[in-house]
Amino acid sequence: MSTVFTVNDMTCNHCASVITKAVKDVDANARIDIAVAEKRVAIDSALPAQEFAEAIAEAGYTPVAA
Ligand SMILES: [Cu+2]
Repeated sequence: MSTVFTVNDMTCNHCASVITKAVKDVDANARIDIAVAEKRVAIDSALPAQEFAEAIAEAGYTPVAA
């Protein structure tokens, strides 16, 4: 299942790496594709989108379903 979030407070590569770690902590096998300039986080995983939304929020960012 593919999930795409817009994360407007993801502003640099540091943010991207924090978000990547949060996603990998939920599902180490998730495929993640981040475009910082477009504020886009795409996740491919068998787990529900809500789990990733919560993990990204706990990491300090604001994911919005895109
Ligand atoms: Cu940043």
